[in-house]
Amino acid sequence: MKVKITPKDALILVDIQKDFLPGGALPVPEGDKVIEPANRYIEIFQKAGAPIFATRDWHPENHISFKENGGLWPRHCVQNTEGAQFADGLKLPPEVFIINKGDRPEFDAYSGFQGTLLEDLLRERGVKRIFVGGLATDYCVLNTVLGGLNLGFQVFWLEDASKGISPEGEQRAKERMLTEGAAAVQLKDFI
Ligand code: VGL
Ligand code: ZN
Repeated sequence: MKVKITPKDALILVDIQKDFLPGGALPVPEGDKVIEPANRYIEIFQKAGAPIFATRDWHPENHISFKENGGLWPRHCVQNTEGAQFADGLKLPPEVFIINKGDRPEFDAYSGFQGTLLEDLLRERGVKRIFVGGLATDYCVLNTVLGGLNLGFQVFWLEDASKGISPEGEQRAKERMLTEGAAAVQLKDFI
């Protein structure tokens, strides 16, 4: 596939945060491997004058998704803690739009569209195609891709800038995204 980015396209980097990297509170195996490709995508979109969004998991201490509060996950990405910071080495440009999600105690949000202004920001800019990568493929990337498809965006999954929590989860997520109408692309597809 050959893809040329225009200002009507948008890059959405999902949850590339310290807690999702090896050594973090909810580590994605090889999660750090997405940083380099993400930086290359940032350059491509910046050069094309296309908007760049970075979502971050941004939970209050009493968040429902934490085990101690009856949820599934170890405590992670607590607002204003080091673990919630974007990964060191991720070169977000000054004009990046930061999208906080999962920031209310009673709701979790795997999709960057859930409870955020992401859709409005995209529509205001006339964006039709979104390019989504980050962590983790089998949770927040998957749900952001599906959310985008549901809202009528053309969605491209950045395969080489995403990593999953489990290999099976990653495989299932990939199949689901493609069945629902997303396209998988890699850096080599960009001209
Ligand atoms: C995520 C589990 C819990 C993710 C966030 O970003 O994929 N996964 N919170
Ligand atoms: Zn979370």
